[in-house]
Amino acid sequence: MIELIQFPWSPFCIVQRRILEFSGAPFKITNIPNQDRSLVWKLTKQRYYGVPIIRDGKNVVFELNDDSQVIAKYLDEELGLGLFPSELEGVQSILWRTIENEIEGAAFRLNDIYWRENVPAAEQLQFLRFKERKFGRGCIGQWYAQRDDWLKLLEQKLLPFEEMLAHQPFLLGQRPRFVDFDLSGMLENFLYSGHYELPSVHSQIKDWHRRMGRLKKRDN
Ligand SMILES: N[C@@H](CCC(=O)N[C@@H](CS)C(=O)NCC(=O)O)C(=O)O
Repeated sequence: MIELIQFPWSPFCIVQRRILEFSGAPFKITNIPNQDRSLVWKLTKQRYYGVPIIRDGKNVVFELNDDSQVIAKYLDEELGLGLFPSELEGVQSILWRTIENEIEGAAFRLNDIYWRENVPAAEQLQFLRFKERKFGRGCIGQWYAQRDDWLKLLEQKLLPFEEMLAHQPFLLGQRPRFVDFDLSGMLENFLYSGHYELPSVHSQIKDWHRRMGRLKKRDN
């Protein structure tokens, strides 16, 4: 059985979890503490410490760089999901860079500002230290003070996706592709804290997001 090694609020983990749920295949989730990547390190033979990774029998699958989609492509191939048709590879690769940089950048900051509610107490020290080493001292407090600006930015960055969905049920046509799961994962991370709703101006995205939440391969 496929095993997804993750932690629950990670946008990139949510993407793979939703793809697995969509597939209908049985799978197992192993949650690891955000600050203890020893299982990932061991399974990847000391080659990777990020999440998500998946284990499928003897295969351990993980990303090669920030823009690779090794895990999603593996699942797509193994489970026959049709998420990466070759004629859409170019446009999908442009879109997933935008989704995983611009949308993710606003989404994770807006979720992280409520970190004390979501990160287990035993992991809070390392969580804060990791963030401050990466983004600078006091970064989370700054994002909190800039909350409205980040919300406005997210709303603006979502506009092209709203426009795409005004003409078709999924971002690139009549059926879901990888970028639908990718955008959906970033937005689930944004919503994770329970402090937000999707921007009300984006009614197409709201409707698509509702559909994405219960979508199964067999329905397509
Ligand atoms: N492009 C990668 C990005 C994965 C990623 O950035 N994961 C974060 C957690 S959300 C991570 O583990 N970063 C390394 C760290 O926290 O040390 C993917 O799609 O899986």
